[in-house]
Amino acid sequence: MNTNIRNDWTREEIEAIYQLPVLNLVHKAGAVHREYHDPQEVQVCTLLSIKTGGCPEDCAYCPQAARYHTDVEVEKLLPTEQVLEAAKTAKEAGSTRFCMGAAWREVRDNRDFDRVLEMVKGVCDMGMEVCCTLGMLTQDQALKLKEAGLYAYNHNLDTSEEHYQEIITTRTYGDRLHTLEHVREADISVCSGGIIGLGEMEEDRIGMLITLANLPQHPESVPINALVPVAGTPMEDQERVSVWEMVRMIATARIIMPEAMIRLSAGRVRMNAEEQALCFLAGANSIFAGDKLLTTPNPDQQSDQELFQQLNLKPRPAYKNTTVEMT
Ligand code: SAM
Ligand code: DTB
Ligand code: SF4
Repeated sequence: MNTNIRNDWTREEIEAIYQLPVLNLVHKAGAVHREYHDPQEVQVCTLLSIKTGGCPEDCAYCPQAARYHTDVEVEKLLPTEQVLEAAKTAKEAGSTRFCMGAAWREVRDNRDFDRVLEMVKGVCDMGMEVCCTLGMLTQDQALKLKEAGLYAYNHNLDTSEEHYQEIITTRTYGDRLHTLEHVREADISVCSGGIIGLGEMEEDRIGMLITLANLPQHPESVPINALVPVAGTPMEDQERVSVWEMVRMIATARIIMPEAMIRLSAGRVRMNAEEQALCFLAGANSIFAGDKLLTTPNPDQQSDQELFQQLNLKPRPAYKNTTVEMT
């Protein structure tokens, strides 16, 4: 283990990094980025919503929560063939990671879960890194997913522990952390990050970064999402976060979790090429590709191709630097 990888960050240290003059911060993060990663390489992941809408949770940002009246139409779990077809298309478009999302509070041991295990196996057999985000998991469910070939599991902390109850009341921060433990224990790669623009304060953003960086082992990937405000959710009128706030989050995450993949996630549709380039300079090295995230728009293939050409970026191969045991 690299001795520069620390899990004992103090709030003061992280705050001092976060509050550096922004160009110094980018410079520092860029240096760390170059030490640990090839700065031209960007991981391209594709998302697919395999079970959309009708979720019993009350996450204030989420268009898929049943209790808010949004334009999202509730759908049953997609057929396996349709999911594998989408994975194939994503692979052909250059994605090396395929992430399947379900609007579930938690996984239940039922036929739908058996079908998700089938999907995981199918995508894994295609040679892609397969990821899922299905809500809370028990230890046993995490082990079953691992056995089916799951490579990574996404489960976001979203915000600080203090701000969490302002955003979600139907589960606790502790529930989130337990699932992350189950994922880690099953030797599945951990993907966990959050959202900015939820009306949080800077100290909440720093608080979330402290929790992530002080986990016993850093997540292998850390998505930083900018809120996509959706009509009908309690967050519909939130003010847009500025690119400098995204840059500060990304750069701080890069410095304190040097080996992690930092993902510039939701919010790219509202960013131009120059703004996205700033995020890459600050240490982001992963994106979601494809014209839809789960339910909201994302830049299309052509504009991302142009972006990669303009910035001389190349997609990262699947399973690079794999430390997670594959079954
Ligand atoms: N239901 C599962 C869960 O909550 O863990 C998995 C799917 S959920 C949609 C995955 C993540 O998407 C959330 O944790 C949140 O970080 C992100 N997300 C949802 N709605 C969003 C929005 N409007 N803007 C930005 N990120 C969003
Ligand atoms: C993550 O951190 N961002 C993705 C993925 N993990 C699952 C989801 C973003 C969702 C944005 C809102 C939507 O499209 O529904
Ligand atoms: Fe459900 Fe996940 Fe949306 Fe929360 S974020 S309402 S758990 S789909």
